[in-house]
Amino acid sequence: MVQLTIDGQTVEVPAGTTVLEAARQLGIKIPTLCYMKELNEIGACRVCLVEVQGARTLQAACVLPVSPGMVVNTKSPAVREARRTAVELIISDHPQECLTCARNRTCELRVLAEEVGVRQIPYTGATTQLPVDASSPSIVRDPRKCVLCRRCVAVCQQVQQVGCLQAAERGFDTNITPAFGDNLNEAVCTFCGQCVLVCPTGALTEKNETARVWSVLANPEKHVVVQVAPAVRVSIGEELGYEPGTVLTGKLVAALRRLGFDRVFDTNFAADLTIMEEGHELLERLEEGGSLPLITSCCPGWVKYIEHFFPDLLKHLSSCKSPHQMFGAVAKTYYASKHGIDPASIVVVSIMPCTAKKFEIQRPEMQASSYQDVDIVLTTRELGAMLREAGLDLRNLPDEDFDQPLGQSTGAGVIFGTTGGVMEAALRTVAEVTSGQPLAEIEFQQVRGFNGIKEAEVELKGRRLKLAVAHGLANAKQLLTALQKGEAEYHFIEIMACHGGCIGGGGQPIPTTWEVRQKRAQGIYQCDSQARFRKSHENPAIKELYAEFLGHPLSHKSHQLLHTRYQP
Ligand code: HC1
Ligand code: SF4
Repeated sequence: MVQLTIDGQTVEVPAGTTVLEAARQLGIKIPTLCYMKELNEIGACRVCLVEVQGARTLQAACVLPVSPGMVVNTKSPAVREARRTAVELIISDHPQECLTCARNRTCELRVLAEEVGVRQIPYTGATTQLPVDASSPSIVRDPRKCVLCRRCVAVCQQVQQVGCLQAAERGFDTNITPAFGDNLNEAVCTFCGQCVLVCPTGALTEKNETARVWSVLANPEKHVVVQVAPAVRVSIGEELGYEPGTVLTGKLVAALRRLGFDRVFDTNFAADLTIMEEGHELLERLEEGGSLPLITSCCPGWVKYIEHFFPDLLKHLSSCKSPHQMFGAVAKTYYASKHGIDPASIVVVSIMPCTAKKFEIQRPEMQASSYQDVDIVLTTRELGAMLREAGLDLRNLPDEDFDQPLGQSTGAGVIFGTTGGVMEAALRTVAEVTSGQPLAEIEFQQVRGFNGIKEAEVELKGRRLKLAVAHGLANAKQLLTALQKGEAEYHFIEIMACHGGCIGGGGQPIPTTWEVRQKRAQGIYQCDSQARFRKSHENPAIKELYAEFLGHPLSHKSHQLLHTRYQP
């Protein structure tokens, strides 16, 4: 252990601890901008400067290891002035667009300026004039608002191991960009949006579609239906001042109705449908010798990743479309004809915790209904903005139920929203359908929790099935590399691009930390434990859909509407 003094207080910490972390243990908050614990400790922004007795210059606390007897001052006049100057210099090259910026409420630079006492901007000089990159359907990059903290680079390279973003040029011309100056749409970006979650400013944001939604809501010719992803019900509250993980399903339904949607439906219904199709696909591959392992395909960031980086493994992907795509196809066929609505007038809006879903709906194969199956995707953050604009405070709203029939779902559907949930939901159905017996225990604890790669084994029809779950693309890469080398053998794998699964998606409220993810996951499991039905095959509306329309899982019609093919 190392003993040192910070602002007159003595503290003992393990060797290798940084001064920043040691100070935090004493409850002393040294301001930071570029710092992300263990991911981006580079001392680039110079905001965390401190004075160390005997040192000739001020030091960046985030990269300064403690040493025995060190005496640190975190708020001397020299420190406060240097910090303020560092922030003033960053702001001098930053567009003064706070009033209209998408990150107006959550910008870390704006908060930091206040914290370090910036009251004027004494420096004016050249400002970056690089163009905004709005090429992708998911993410907008505005280099003018980039503060070169490199947090996005760290997440993309280390957490996702995609390596799409990097620093280019030097000095004043330094900028963060995909390789060769490509735009995001040309690059290997998966549109997972994890870079958006860690950007401290408005340099990375989702492509905003709220104006299109307001416009269709005001059009009486349109029948506008909305579906809500599993993970949104436990995170939308954060946009409106609730604690992370608060379950707000009923109030969210009421709010969406008041926004003017003609029908409020649930993606969980379609998650149950996915389980029926994917569960039977697994059984078919096991019995008829198809490609194993079967790998889940409901996460569009993950699907784009495997297409870019492991095309030889595409045969393992389930042919099932993601639940919200299945929903769109069912809404514009089954629902339209059952209710005598012209599918051409139906607009399907998905509220998703995800930026990649904006890309997914535009894929050419997502038009099984003869129309684009899902028309618009809004992230949780964009919905939050619409609710604030409409003055809808969930606290004043009653709990209401989803519309039927596409609003009925089970606990198996809701757990899709957190890592391991698709696997657990599939096991609940597959195990019961094959044995014909009710399951004694429906909670599969081995696939729950936030370990990067989780493994489990289950007995199915006298056969031992090996399962794996990965979340975060670096973990997915590890699993796929082992598969490629023949070092791992599984029957069924679930992969989600984001840490924690959809609850940690790139469209979720900011901040999305590990702690916040945990709370949202707890909210998801709370929804499951309180659900009337907890297995997808018990969903009465799903039974009705098969009886009235699809026939049976993997039927010709199911294949037409709910399944897809992948081309390397
Ligand atoms: Fe997800 Fe899914 S769980 S992908 O994480 O399969 O986005 O929440 O809606 O489609 O159901 C996201 C979440 C979501 C789909 C489902
Ligand atoms: Fe990297 Fe994901 Fe951001 Fe694309 S969206 S740049 S893959 S972190």
